[in-house]
Amino acid sequence: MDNAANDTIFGKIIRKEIPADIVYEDDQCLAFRDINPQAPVHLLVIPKVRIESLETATSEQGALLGHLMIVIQKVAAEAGLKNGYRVVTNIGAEGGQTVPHLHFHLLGGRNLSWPPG
Ligand code: DGP
Repeated sequence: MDNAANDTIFGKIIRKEIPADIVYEDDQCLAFRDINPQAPVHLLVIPKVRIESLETATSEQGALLGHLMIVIQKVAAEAGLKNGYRVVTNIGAEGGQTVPHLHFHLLGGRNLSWPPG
């Protein structure tokens, strides 16, 4: 992996330079608990390769993006979210993105209101 190209807080988590509560890992991605949970279950699912956001993903990365969706399904089942959950990805400043490494929030374990803030 190119460390310089992966240098966000999530890059450090991928490289195990800082700790995280990892619930799933394979060669393409990682799922871990959000440090600032907004629901009883709040996981982040991220690709190991750095993609800044969904906005900058390419069609060549379509299989990876699909894999992330299936991993979300798997970790949601393992977390016991039988009654539903929400998947969110924030993009850019107006989208509320604070870490420039693509991540999907998986939120569940309570009734989630709509619209979000
Ligand atoms: P976003 O605002 O969509 O970019 O979400 C970034 C999320 O990342 C936010 O919910 C908090 C979480 N986060 C930031 N730094 C860390 C960290 O060092 N460890 C963990 N586990 N989560 C983090």
